Amino acid sequence: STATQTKLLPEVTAFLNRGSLPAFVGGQPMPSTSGKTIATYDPGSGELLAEVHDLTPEDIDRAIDVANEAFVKQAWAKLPVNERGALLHRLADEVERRIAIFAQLESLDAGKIEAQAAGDVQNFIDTLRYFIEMGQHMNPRSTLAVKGHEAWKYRQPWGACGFIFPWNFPFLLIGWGITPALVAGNTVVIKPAEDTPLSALYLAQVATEVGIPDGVINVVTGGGATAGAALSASHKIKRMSFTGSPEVGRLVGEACGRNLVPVKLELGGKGAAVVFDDVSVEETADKLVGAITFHTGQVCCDATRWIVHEKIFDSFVNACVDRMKKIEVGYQRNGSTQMGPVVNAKQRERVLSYLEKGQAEGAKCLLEGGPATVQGYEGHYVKPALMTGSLDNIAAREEIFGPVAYLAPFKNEEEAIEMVNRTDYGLANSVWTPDLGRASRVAEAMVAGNSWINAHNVFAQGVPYGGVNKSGMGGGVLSVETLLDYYRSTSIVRPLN
Ligand code: TXE
Repeated sequence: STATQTKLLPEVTAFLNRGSLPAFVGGQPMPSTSGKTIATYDPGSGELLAEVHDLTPEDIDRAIDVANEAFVKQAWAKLPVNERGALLHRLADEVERRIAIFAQLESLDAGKIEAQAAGDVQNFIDTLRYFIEMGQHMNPRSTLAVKGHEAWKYRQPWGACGFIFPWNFPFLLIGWGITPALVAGNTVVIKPAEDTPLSALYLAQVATEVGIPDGVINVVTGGGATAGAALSASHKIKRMSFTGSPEVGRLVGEACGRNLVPVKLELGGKGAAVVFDDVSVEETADKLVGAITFHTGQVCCDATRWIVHEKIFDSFVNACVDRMKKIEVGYQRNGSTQMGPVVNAKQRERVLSYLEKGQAEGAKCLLEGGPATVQGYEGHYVKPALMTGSLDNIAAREEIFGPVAYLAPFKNEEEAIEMVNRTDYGLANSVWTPDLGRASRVAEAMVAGNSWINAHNVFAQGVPYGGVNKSGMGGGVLSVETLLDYYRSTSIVRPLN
């Protein structure tokens, strides 16, 4: 019932009641020259939230000019690192003060359960503070030893950096992406996904209010094939970062390659969980069902293939089915909801189509899944599903991005490792067993950027994140490696005489 919902904050209502929301560039609203807008809806109710401006490629070009201009004037890059840090701390503090506003905007826009949206905002704040602190110790200039010469190297930011983000973790991913770039002294141009532009636009406004110089944080909105493509194909961008589907990642990579712009790609996944026969079936089922239903399975590092020892396969399936049947699917802002909607009608169709295509290729449903209805809400709801069959099945090979797990039994360790690695993706896997020797052996043999033992989806600042193979390139997210990416290094040598 609506009674269990938090009241929408006046700031949220005011933000949404402005008619249309222009982009935010150079410290001010930037309307689209075409006059076109894109509607963003609440995925759980189908209600219109706002119209955002659909920028043209020319508009994007101007936004990049503004970001480069802000950089060339060096207002930002030239600040001593502690002063830049102090300004960014003000941003972190202000986002923290407005955490409930950001959380409501994000919950409405992305269909996220509000407490989870608040967790994402907190993660943004923590990540920003982590990189501010690390930035203080980056030692921009250091002496080198060259006989008879004075020599040194120094680190400098690149300039305007482009960022294209997806809709599943709109605000958290902005934090993971832009905060190291800003700390290093770069300016940024952010393009959020069409479905989830609100938290980015609100952030740009807050940044201006706390005194981040104009042109440092710019947010451009618009279609992927127009605004997104224009951003990634611009030769004026000094570095590019893309998070989203492998299909679009390839296009972005190609465009950057043509311009010789360094690019970081964070793409999809088809992670596995290997469950040995010595686990507690109940506990492991709890954790894996929790992971695949978290944010309705729209999580790129999820375990979507569950490779379970044949001895416990049936009891494990039963334990999972029991738990999944009890999950309350509902509107994301209702207090009792355990699983909200998927982001839009297209994504719902995608999830449902994999249930069909998988069965057409011979997979069986252990739990049917399918469309879900939530009384009083015209949202995009699906039920959790479990499938089983050959790992060559389309539902076991391709990223579904919904609450669907694909199970397959294994006999021994070797076979399990082979099954895990039978994919082009390489984002994240987990292994479940109390035998820690075996766990480490298997974890190291799994090809991925991240592996967990008796856990899945555990993140922390300082633990590098990112995929290999079809899951991306660049990696090192959330760690010193990504901060270093946002500096270019130059060495200087001169004879002593
Ligand atoms: O992603 P897109 P979509 C996967 C997931 C999902 C599928 C489709 O399987 O079902 O992708 O989602 C911008 N040039 N992931 O279509 O299209 C677009 O505007 C430049 C996994 O929404 O990749 C948006 O901002 N940019 C993923 C961003 O790219 C373009 C998270 C992502 O959209 C563009 C999201 C173009 N030609 C989806 N076309 C993960 N691994 O986290 C679109 N965009």
